[in-house]
Amino acid sequence: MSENNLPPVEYIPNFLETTLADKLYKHCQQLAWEQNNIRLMGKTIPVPRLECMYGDEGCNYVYSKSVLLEPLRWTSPLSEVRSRIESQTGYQFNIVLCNRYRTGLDSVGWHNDNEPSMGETPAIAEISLGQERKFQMRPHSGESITDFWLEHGSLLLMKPGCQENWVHQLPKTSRALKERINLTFRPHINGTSS
Ligand SMILES: O=C(O)CCC(=O)C(=O)O
Repeated sequence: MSENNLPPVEYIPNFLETTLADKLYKHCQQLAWEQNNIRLMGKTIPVPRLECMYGDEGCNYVYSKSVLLEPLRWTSPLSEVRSRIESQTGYQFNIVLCNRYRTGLDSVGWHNDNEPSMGETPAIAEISLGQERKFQMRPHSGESITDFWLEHGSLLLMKPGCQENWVHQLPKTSRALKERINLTFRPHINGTSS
């Protein structure tokens, strides 16, 4: 954990120029969105957002022990933004898990992304498109919350150490918000470039 007790992240607003972010947002609205469900205490619960995943062949991803995502083939715009993130951050990514928050009521609760398929101490890079939303992080064993406001076209890089020592969430809100799409680029042990 970092000494000042801030999460090891880097936030770059305007990582994508506005025209590129607008174009990518339009493209992402056409992706193969699905409503997934998780199994919790014998119940089937719809995930409060839409999801889809693109990536290298064979890079299946399971989360909450109940949702299996199989990668669809990279689209050119997703592949181009992946290359740009890789060259700017020095990390490599094999899949992109996409989240679509239709209103302020769509969300993701406190969690860390510690699926073994990402390998040890993964870095995860998030591109935000559309509505600005509050994203929060707190240490695994601690109360102090750090807020980030993720803007259209921004990049949030969660560096190695984040998933091991911190949890994060995108809280729901009753404020009337427009849609947001989030692209989370992740490594995978079966990836072609890992
Ligand atoms: O939408 C976000 O910014 C967070 C997404 C997230 O936490 C996840 O995909 O694990």
